[in-house]
Amino acid sequence: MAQYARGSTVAVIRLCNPPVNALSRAVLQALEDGLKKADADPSVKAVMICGENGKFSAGADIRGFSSPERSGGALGPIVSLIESSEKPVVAAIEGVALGGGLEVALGCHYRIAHMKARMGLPEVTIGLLPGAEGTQRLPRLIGVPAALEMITTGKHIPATEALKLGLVDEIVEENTIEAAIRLANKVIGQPLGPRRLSLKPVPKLPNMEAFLDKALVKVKKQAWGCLAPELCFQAVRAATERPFAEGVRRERELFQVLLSSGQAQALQYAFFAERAVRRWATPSGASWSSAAPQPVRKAAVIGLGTMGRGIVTCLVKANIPLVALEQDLENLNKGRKAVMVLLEREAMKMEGGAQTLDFHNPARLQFTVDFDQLRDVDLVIEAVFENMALKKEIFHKLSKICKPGALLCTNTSALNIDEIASATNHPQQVIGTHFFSPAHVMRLLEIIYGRHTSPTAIATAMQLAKALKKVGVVVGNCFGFVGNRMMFPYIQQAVFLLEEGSRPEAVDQVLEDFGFKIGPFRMSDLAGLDVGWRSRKDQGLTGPSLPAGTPARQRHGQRYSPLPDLLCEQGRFGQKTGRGWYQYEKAGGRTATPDPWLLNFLSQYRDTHGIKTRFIDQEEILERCLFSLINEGFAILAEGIASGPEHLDVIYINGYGWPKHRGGPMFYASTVGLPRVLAKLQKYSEAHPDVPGLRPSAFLKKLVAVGNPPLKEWMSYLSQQSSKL
Ligand code: 3H9
Repeated sequence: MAQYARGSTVAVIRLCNPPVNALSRAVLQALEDGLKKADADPSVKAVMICGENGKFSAGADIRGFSSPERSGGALGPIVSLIESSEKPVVAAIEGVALGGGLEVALGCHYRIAHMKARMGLPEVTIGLLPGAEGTQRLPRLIGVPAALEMITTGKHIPATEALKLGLVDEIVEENTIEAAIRLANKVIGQPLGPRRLSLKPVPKLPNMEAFLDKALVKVKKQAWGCLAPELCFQAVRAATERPFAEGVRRERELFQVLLSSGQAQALQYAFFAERAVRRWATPSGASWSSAAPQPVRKAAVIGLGTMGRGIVTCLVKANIPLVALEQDLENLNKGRKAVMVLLEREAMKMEGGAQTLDFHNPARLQFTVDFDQLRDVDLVIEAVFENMALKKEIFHKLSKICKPGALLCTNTSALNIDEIASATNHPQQVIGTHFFSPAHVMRLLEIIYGRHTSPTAIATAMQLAKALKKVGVVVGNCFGFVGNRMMFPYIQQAVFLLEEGSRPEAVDQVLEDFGFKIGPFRMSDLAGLDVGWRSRKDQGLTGPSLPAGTPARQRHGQRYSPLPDLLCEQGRFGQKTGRGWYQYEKAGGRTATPDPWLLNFLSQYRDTHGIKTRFIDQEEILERCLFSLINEGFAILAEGIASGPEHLDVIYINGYGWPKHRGGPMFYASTVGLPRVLAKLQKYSEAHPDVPGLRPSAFLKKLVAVGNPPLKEWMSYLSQQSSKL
């Protein structure tokens, strides 16, 4: 709703729709009524629009876009109504003015903001464009380059920057509402024509055409298959070419195109999924609603390898005092240097620089080889080598040294949390925190609870994720947890496809065209092929512990491809050695080119094993890789490892480069249709009966049998039917 109140001369319209004053139909109606009332009242000389609870507005109600009675449509005319008012209208911006919220402010004749306020047109991030005339007004106010940047990236800008750009007239440090009323009183009677943005020309650039052409190339490059950025660009271009009213018409057309595109639905699903995973729950009944986090006043990181360095960097950035520990002085010094380089780089990106991060202060960041320094920490993140014996030894030590309430986190991508916890006296304090590399960049934090992990420990780890500005997703304990467990069949299919006749670049191309930043082979080369090799040796799948006489392409009666092992035996570990599935310009190089050696090697391999090469089309590549990954997702849901498909999707979008505009693997499966996914898996499984990853999961079959229900209902079928699965 919007509340209307009248002071002596200034009418106040307050947008109220907690928590973010989204512009629902009711709010828009009340806003319109308020404007009309103010217009009709001769004692009102000016109007001030603000938001309830220190927030202007986060824009149109995103939930409304999926309902038949869409809330957004009425917004444009209301913005015009504000602008055409004969009484000056002032926007008092506190907290956020985003999307439609900022468009309302752009309709106002004056804008005044609190200095902590943020503004932006983030519609592009949910697959839309500013559809309430924002693409036409903003370039008129701040010029085409700045408007294009804001609209095509969706980034939020602080009030200080908004002032520099001319987006707001004034910023204040204290009471924005009072300041806005003062301003409103001051401007009573002044001509409004020059303040109406729709009447202003778009500021000219000497080389507008050339500028726009160059900008389009950049927008397309960054869009990575996503439609919205390019359509945002087209709407702004229309502002440069057409009069205001025609530009608005074009904006509306483009908005409708996006609104009905599957991408907008996928991106809006992803927006809500990211928020839904904060409300975690475990099968034993622990949940976010009843568990409270414990404070983390001081933390420690053990191990300063690649992961440890990134983790230290994000803890320092989150302003958490920290002890960083290595096993010996040589590794400590090496790690310290690397951490300092990372922190210097991060500081350069931040306003205030190194002083803001304060990492030269030993009270904030201390380096040591002495475990005794960990006595008073509230939380430890162990990030040593992926080796069970080593991890257990460390946790045993921690259990003796750390205070009893300290949270003991292990950064592992697959190892059993319960086994690690068994080395301590406080298994309830042990939890998995799976960071993704580079840990100071990647947003995902997989949080893995073990059998004994306490709800407080889970809540504290989730709180930590928030402090680190990461998306924490709570999952159960199984080999590979959620992300890597779903990745195994995907990579396995990619390698099987090579055996059967494909090439790394062909497989990668298909998945990159789908929207992944890099395909499975480029990704394996980047991560290092030796990582998986070591794990397979530990599992006895290859290496000296493999029993003599084991068939080369079979393990435990299932199909196995030794190709990755054979590459590692040749010292081809990927980018780091300059050779892997591709060749690189040098060790550590990043430009992958197809390697004739590999083609030759593959052809010899096929001859050795009597494999007949066949042509594999793009559809088969895509389906075998993606549907096997999705199939594993259904098995994970059925086992209760994750509490909903949103969890899997958030993990894939934030940790595995899944294209966000496709909403995550489980959302994608729902758009393809579960009957089709099932039919394809059945077909491929019949052709490859020795590949369990292609055998359709019982839960997927169940969902198809009950009539392909919408994604948000999937879990209800699981709880009703789990005993029969
Ligand atoms: C638009 O405006 C289109 C127009 O151009 C044209 C139309 C014709 N609607 O994120 P949080 C909910 S498109 C509905 O946890 P924070 C959110 O789901 C819109 N709900 O808090 C959550 O609910 P719950 C363009 C919304 O402090 C709760 O509010 N605007 C909306 O971390 C708290 O949110 C955007 O894209 C909404 N617009 O961040 C802005 N916004 O508690 C999207 C939030 O049930 N919003 N909710 O989980 C944001 O970026 C962040 O939510 C914000 C607050 C920065 C505002």
